[in-house]
Amino acid sequence: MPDKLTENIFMKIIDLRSDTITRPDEGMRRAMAQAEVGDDVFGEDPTVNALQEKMAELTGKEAALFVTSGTQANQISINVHTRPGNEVICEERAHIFNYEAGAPALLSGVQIRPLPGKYGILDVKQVEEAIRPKNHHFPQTRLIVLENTHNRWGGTIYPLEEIKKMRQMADRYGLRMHLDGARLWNASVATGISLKEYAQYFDSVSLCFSKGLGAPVGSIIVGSKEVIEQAHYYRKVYGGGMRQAGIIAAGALYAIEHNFERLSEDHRRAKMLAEALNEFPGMVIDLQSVQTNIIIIDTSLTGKSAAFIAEQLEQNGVRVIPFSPTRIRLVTHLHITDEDVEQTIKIFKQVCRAFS
Ligand code: TLP
Repeated sequence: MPDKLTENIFMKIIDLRSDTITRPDEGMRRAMAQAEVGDDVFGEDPTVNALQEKMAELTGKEAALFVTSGTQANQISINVHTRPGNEVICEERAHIFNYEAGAPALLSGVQIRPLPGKYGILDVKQVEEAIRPKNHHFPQTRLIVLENTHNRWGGTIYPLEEIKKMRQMADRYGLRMHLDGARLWNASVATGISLKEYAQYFDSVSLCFSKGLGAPVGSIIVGSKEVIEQAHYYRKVYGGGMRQAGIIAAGALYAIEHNFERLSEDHRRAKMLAEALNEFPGMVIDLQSVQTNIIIIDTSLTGKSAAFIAEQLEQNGVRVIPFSPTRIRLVTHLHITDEDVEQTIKIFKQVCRAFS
């Protein structure tokens, strides 16, 4: 009979913290090992060039630039579109505002104007009202940043019609628009709307290869030739120029080919999980927000902190992220199977028994 400690050592952990935890599989590793490489700072890495061309084509943009991370992609884009002292409008739960370490202020010298949204969607009228008049007292509004899917709202999708309306309004005021599309792949698979259809409304879009797609490293910025030329400059400034980066670009190319369409599996599993977990005592999920691969659970009715609940789950083999003092986040991904979903439901049931 194994004691508690030995049981724990051999227990499989179902890791639902993020889709960023995915590791490259055999096929991806093979593609990476065999990648043709060159010095990308000289623009001579054929695999990086192939990835950039592929992404420009997929998003219908003139050019693309491979960068190290989603944060770097967003921050370079903000830098390209703004001057110090400008104001950038985004939704108040946006990643650029909450999780990028104050980079807009530090790196671009801009101030963020966060506005409340619903499911990550900003009301166009409200944004229009927030645009500063041209007067020397005010910062100049320069950029609107949207997020699709929206992480902190639970992987919600930004409706194309709303994006279009925002673009029309932005054009009237001469504003630029950037899309944090770290998980635009998920939005595209869930809606059947192509990356190109989404991207047409933005001056720049960032997309990540290292989230649901399962590549180990890398993100991309797409935009006009001019935007990408300037992005190139800022990538250098940020120390983001990489040399034989084809090794990692090969992982991204492999990910697009093999792991893009299959995101619908992650969405199906997230829905299954959310519907089941919502039935348990103290677990409250806004099922309307479960549109892709993210589930946010409000745990306040349990009377326990999110950190405490996360710890209980961890002890029983399920790893989640406490997303606030009263909320935990679960993300389905490449390594989560139907059996893992069933097992997670069982473990939640067990842990929730204590709150009933
Ligand atoms: N998000 C991470 C954490 O930072 C929260 C996660 O686990 O979801 N935009 C969006 C919408 C993101 O969710 C993330 C990562 C990024 C940008 C930044 O990407 P990286 O981590 O590559 O800098």
